[in-house]
Amino acid sequence: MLSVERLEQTLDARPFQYLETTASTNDVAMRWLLDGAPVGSIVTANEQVQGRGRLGRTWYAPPGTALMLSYVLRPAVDDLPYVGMAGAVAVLETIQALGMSGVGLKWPNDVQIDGRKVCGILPEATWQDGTLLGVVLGIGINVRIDFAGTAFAHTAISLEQRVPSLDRAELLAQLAERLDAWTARLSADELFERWRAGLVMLGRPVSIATVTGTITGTAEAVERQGALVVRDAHGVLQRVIAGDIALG
Ligand code: BT5
Repeated sequence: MLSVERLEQTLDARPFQYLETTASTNDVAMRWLLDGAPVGSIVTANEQVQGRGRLGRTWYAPPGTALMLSYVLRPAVDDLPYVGMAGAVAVLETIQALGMSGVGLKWPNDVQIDGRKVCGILPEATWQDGTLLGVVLGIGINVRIDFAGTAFAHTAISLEQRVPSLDRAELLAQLAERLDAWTARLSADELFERWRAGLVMLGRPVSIATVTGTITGTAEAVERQGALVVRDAHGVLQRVIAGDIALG
């Protein structure tokens, strides 16, 4: 059960807001960030009715079935490329610590179990007159969503399909500690190395849908700031900054 009382126990002195229902935890966290939320503050909700993915897509999570949170940070501008990596690595490690195998990352920042998406990550930055004011790092983890009969029946998975009876408040506390640790070291080589080591598609044939078209080839490498390097059918290296990757 998520409740203010339970979160006070697991999150200890960390500033947090718990909402029974909200449109998007990222929106609440963004308002709080602009209002002076301390770094490491968390907004979480039992139900999100307008959960967002990237590029205006929607995030599906019936009430009481997921861990949805937004984490407040104020990184240096140069560290922005690493915020999503920190989120992905923190989730990856939190899930691995539950004793699960088959956990990996789909470039750039989806967390998967056996090739199915268990977590999506949405960092959103806010600027004023060219100055970065901060970032909210939105994270949605499927805990006990029953995907049968949904559009995601074959592409998504919930943690409780592998480990029964998880306590979301406890899970949140464990994830928050890892977020603290990695967001404090955004430019560390170790973060990049862990992220790269988690990626499941390097060396494999892939196709990537980007805003300018689809690129197919072999996922050869990732650059330090996260771009994917793909060798296309003509042997030419293509650099991809954003897109949706699938095995080719
Ligand atoms: C993401 O976008 O994966 C980022 C999702 C971030 C959600 C969190 S929840 C807390 C915070 N507040 C918010 O409003 N958002 C964040 P993207 O890579 O665009 O993936 C979205 C796509 O994943 C959708 O278009 C669906 O195809 C699929 N999808 C939707 N819900 C899913 C789920 N629960 N599990 C697996 N796949 C899902």
